[in-house]
Amino acid sequence: MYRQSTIAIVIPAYNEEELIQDTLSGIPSYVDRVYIINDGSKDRTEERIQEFLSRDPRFVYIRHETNKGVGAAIVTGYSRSFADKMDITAVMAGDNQMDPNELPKLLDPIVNGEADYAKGHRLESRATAKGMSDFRFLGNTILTFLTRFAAGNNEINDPQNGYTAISNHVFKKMSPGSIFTWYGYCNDMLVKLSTYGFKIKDVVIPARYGRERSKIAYPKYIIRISRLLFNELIWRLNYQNMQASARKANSVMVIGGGMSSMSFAVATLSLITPLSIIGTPKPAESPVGMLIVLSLVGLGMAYLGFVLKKGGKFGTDLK
Ligand SMILES: Nc1nc2c(ncn2[C@@H]2O[C@H](COP(=O)(O)OP(=O)(O)O)[C@@H](O)[C@H]2O)c(=O)[nH]1
Ligand SMILES: [Mg+2]
Repeated sequence: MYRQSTIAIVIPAYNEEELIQDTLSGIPSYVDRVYIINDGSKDRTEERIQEFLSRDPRFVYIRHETNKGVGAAIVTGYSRSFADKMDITAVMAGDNQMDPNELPKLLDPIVNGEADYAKGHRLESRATAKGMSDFRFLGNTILTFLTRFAAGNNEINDPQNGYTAISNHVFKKMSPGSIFTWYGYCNDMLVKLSTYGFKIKDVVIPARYGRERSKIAYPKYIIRISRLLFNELIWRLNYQNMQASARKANSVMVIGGGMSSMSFAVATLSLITPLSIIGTPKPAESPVGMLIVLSLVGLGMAYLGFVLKKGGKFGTDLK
């Protein structure tokens, strides 16, 4: 427990025989559960994890038979954490690149209610990005702008940072299964979280480079992430469009409903009240007919708004 919240950590691991044990031995004592996802590793990652499992009852080992991608591994962890009703889920890479001492900085904004998703930010200055190559620094800076554009959110920083914590209530709206399964999962999440209106907080945490070697192959990475971000942009515009239409349909429904019930009420009132009281002495001038027509028109409008809203599936999740 951390400040009355249950904490889960998801650790994606692919061919991490060298560093997985260092990662596991650094897990802070306040963490309640650790989901270790071995994503079809071909080296001795499994053995290394098994050596650790019996030492700590908080560890839950999950194996993907084949390699599905880092996003898929994280999705598996998120789904388990959500099913197990944990409050907050953090992600720490299996190559020991995330300093566990920094974890409270990500948990605090969530526990305080300031954020639904908190993530590390290494690009604040060249000092906080110490160890990152110039090429990566530039690439990450470009991806920051592209992700901001796709998400329509200019406050996003360091989108490729995998050191994150999320409040599990987010998964009621954004199902883990809808998240992209490869490296761009983090960009995908940022676009969705922004679009759904969740609060995102960047926390400056310096980069940590050690013995690990990145598995990213740049040509494939650049092509896939660019394509993903383009699709994200289209998704967001579509979603926002649908939300706007849903709002319009809602207005039609509410106005129609209001008009219908008011005219119906007045018509009923004028029928049961002596005509002299409401000032219509002659039956020919009675407003009842008109009111009934208005009531029917209002009913029609309300029905139309309802059909547009439901039938058009406005405001539901797009994938
Ligand atoms: N599950 C899974 N994890 C992966 C895969 N590729 C990388 N990872 C893990 O994701 C984390 C970050 O990957 P890495 O290649 O180091 O990316 P970088 O640190 O951003 O350069 C590490 O814990 C890796 O073990 C994969 O295909 N599947
Ligand atoms: Mg790494």
